[in-house]
Amino acid sequence: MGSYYLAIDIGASSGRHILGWLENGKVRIEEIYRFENHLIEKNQHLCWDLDQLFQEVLAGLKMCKQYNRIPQSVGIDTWGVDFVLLDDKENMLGDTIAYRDSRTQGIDEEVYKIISEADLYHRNGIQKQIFNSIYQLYAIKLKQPELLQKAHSFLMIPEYLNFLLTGSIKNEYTNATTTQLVHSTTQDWDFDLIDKLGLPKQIFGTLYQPKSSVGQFRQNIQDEVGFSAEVVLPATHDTGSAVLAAPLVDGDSIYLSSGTWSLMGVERMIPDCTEKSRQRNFTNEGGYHYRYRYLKNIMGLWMMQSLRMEFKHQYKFSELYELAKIGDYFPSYVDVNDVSFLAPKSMRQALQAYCEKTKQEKPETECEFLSCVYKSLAKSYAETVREIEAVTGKTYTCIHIVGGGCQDEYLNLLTAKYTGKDLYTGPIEATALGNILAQMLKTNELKDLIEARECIKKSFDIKKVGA
Ligand code: ADP
Ligand code: LRH
Repeated sequence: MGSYYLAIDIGASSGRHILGWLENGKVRIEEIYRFENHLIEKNQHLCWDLDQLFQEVLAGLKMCKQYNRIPQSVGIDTWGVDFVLLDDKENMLGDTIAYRDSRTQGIDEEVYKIISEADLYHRNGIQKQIFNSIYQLYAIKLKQPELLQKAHSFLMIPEYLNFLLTGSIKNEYTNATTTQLVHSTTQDWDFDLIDKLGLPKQIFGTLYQPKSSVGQFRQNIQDEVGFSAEVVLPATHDTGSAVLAAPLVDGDSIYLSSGTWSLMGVERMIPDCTEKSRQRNFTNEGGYHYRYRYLKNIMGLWMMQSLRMEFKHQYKFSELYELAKIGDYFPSYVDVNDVSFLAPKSMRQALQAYCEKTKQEKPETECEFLSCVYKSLAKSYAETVREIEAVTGKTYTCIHIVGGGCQDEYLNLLTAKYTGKDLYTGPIEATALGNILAQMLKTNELKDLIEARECIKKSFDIKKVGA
């Protein structure tokens, strides 16, 4: 049996500590700890509760000690784009405002006064999302310039948690690409762009690749959790880790990383920063070993999470499928990527308003809300598949769905129906697995990415939908 490696994978809706090891050539995993994550309101902004998240990180590490499963290394990944600024005394500046907050409204236009939207895309190939770190940083520059004046370092969320564990600050490449400030050709910070925007260059540190070491736990952390381990960088952007572990063994598959967001695309060796690609709003996120994830962000299961919260009754997943099936007669579709669904006060009201605006029948019942969102998501997946095929000039035979959302049986059936492709689901914990694989690649327990993906394929039950 190989060493234990620990992935701490924190998504927008939940986090988990997953321990992984190699046994008879297969990856084995064990869930050690799981916790909730959600947005909080602070000073009129939507924020992340990072203090609470760090307490959860520690709580999971203590469980490793309690179960006597001491990992040789630990990797942290989280959602992309969000960050913290530290001053020269390593204190946090301001609140950790989350990407769904409205502070970036209109900031895109301010940025385009300095660099056009097209030029921006040609430099980095990153899909326009109003919440990308570039717009968040520019919002700070315009609204709270004193924070940037005092800033000494820029840390994405996993880097900040790593800093709390080790005292060491290291920026990581894959997550940095989600800022829209990394040049796609140099694969380094685009200091020319950073300069143009009047952002302080010195806060952006050297970019390290996955597999780099961050350091050992600080003494006070060792004392608190009862052991020491090396903190290692995985692809700290969760989507980067998820796609690393997606069982894509040939070039004929599309992946769909399905969680709070649905990230659908293909892996490519060369980024496509052309105008054609920009107009279709595809992104080229940096991946493990300088591969690119050519994909689209689709609003995803956030819409379901929001509906579930608003329903008075706490339905089981199987009941939600039944309700949606009953609502199948409901005729209206929404564009799931419409900005009104990003952070509405009420998802039900946002759906009704969208249908009203587009002169369609308004959903009224739980069956109708669910059916509308399920079918609109599946339709959006089908459109994305068609666009991927149009841009790449290639026909793909199947879709691999990974992440928590691959357990949604009804969505899987609809996705198969709307896309007409063969669908394979699993692993559910692909993100944590990708994180663990990077750690195994660091110690050479696994030779390379091809061997790592083969290993995932033989270790987990990858199911064909409808088979
Ligand atoms: P994230 O990492 O973005 O927080 P996850 O990958 O953990 O998201 O996926 C969470 C989503 O997966 C949930 O919001 C829910 O829609 C879906 N999900 C989780 N468990 C199940 C299940 N048993 N059946 C159907 N869907 C599920
Ligand atoms: C998925 C994800 C996605 C980003 C979004 C902010 O969790 O990292 O890749 O675009 O969160």
